Amino acid sequence: MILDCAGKPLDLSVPRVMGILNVTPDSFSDGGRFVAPAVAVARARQMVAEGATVIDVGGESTRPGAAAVAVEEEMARVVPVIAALAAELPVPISVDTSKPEVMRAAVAAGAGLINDVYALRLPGALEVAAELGVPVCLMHMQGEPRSMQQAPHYVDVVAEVRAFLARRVEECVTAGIRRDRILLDPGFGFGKTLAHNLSLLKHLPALQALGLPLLVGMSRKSMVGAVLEAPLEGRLYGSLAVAALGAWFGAAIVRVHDVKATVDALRMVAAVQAAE
Ligand code: 8Y7
Repeated sequence: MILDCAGKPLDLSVPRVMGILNVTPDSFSDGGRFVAPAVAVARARQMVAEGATVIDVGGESTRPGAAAVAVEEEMARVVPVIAALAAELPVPISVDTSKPEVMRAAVAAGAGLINDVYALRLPGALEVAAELGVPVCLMHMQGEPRSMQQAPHYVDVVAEVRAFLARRVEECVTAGIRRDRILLDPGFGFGKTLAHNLSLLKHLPALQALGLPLLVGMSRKSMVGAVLEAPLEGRLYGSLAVAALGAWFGAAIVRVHDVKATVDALRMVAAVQAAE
């Protein structure tokens, strides 16, 4: 299956790596208000050289407890970077945003995929995404980033995430988004306990049964930190294990920080998948 991302093809016939490019000031060490586009472009170029086939550009931190960012601020962070990347790189550029104004400006600058942790639930997002016509990734989240980790609760996490995503797909299709332009994501860490996250990974095939490509993001997340009792910088090998499991259980795209290592892991998964 090949996804058309604003003219750039994303071939999903084997599991692919999406490289994370945060352009939030707190994610870079210089402490400035903006990340220099040249620095961001260099990092993206490196990720593509390491085998990333899509770059996800985000200007608002969605980590638990993170503060909201104004539209103008988010736009000023991501648009120049997306414009530079889209002009230079052969791979599609994804915009990680929930705000319709940012979606519009990002796609005008060359973004070919919308990655929305709110699954187009903010006012105006569904309509704008339908109008823009680029593929969208719909992610499940219980609650909102500020408070989602306070008391996540489900009776049956797999069934509830699956039902949410199935309903969201129908709402998107009704709004005019083509079904073949929708990706789904269980939203690891977004309003989920460790047990919820592990169940969702184990039962990923139940989400794959919805028939749309899956995207998963577990890179360096607390589910890895909790199992391994490891700080952020000690989560690489655990992240590779869950990336490989995610791909084996059906994920088409794995969203990660550590591109080269994950590309190798997924190439091994693809080799096993292709075996007799
Ligand atoms: C995810 C994501 C983040 C994820 C998708 C982090 C923006 C937190 N996580 N998007 N974004 N899926 N689709 O630790 O799991 O990377 S931000």
